[in-house]
Amino acid sequence: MTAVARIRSAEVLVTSPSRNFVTLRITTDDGVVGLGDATLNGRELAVASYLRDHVVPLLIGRDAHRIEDTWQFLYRSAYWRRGPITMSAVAAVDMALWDIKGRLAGMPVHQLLGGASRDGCLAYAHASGADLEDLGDSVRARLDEGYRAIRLQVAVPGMGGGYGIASARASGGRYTYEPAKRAGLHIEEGWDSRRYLRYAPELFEWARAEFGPEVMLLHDVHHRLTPIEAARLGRALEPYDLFWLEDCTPAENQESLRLVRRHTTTPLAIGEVLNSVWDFRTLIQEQLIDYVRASVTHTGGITHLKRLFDFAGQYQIKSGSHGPTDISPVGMSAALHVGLAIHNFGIQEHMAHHELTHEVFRTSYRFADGFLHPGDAPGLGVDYDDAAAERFSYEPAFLPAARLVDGTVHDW
Ligand code: KDG
Ligand code: MG
Repeated sequence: MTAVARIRSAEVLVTSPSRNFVTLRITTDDGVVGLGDATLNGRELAVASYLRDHVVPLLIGRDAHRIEDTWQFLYRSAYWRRGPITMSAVAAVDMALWDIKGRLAGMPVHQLLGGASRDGCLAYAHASGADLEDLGDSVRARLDEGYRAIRLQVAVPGMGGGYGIASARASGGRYTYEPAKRAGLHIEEGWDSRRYLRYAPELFEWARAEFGPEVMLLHDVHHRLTPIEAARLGRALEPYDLFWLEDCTPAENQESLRLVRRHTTTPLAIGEVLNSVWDFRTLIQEQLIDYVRASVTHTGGITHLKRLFDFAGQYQIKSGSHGPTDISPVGMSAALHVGLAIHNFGIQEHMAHHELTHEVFRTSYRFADGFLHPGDAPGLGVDYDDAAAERFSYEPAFLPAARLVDGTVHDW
């Protein structure tokens, strides 16, 4: 490996093959290329500008090998710390540098992180439906694909929706849920916690009766309950042996999880909207959660995510990397390299990308029998097809807002 690999250029690439993605491509003087994911759903261009206007000029001429130094430099020299935009930008640089180092070494990134700690990363898929029959078809499709762990979401009767719902029936058996909508600015959904709290235990009672005890079941509350409501839900779901209950209450106030924890043994997962180790400090040190649900893309990249997971590991807390479609294939690959290498891996979310996405991002990770593997290609193992990317220009898309029955804005 050459001692120094000077950065010659860094380009911010924006494309929309079925949904928007922002990618950073760093090239060294010797023409070695590294990719990093900088996609922040619904706020994509803010990160693109942060990178293009404020970070790229700082990268030119730096030694691509100095990953830790570059991370600390970008984090500390900005003065303005943390937050999703900064941490996504730093993440993209970090991933691209790990990619370059792997390509120069001729090794997959997981080898550079200490090598594989397992044969593959247990993955969970999404199933959802307009009602239980519809959801049942969606679950059976995921089981047929080989998944052993499935997240269940269903529309709550009388509420006209819920979080994370796509109708398997309406999409001909194909799961097509995509939270960011291109339709316009003012997409709003209704929410009623009392109806939801009554229905969620029925959903899981049905699921266990229908699919038996072995399949691992997960559920995402998407920050919609108060701590005491979340505690009640966790307790009500205990008979159904959930793998995890996700984002049961907003976690900005980390201490609020003490209340939830006191009342239930249902495992708790939190973190997709948090973006630094400091956002998890109380949650981890007081063992208030069981899974850290951070994403490599919004949490400062491989360097910071690994630091966070290592910290969690001291408290017997496992990883549960965020992996919806808004994490690009570059981010998914980075998450898998980390997941394969760390000791305290828990599970990896896998919301498979649209086939158009794979026309732009050529990946080498693979799925078989419920497990994902990042592959053994050097670096992250993802290539970017410029010609394909140019066919899909950026389209503004927004995440919905939720409102209570009286019109009050609620957590989405
Ligand atoms: O961009 C927001 C989505 O990534 C998020 O709503 C998906 O909650 C989510 C999940 O668990 O994948
Ligand atoms: Mg979630």
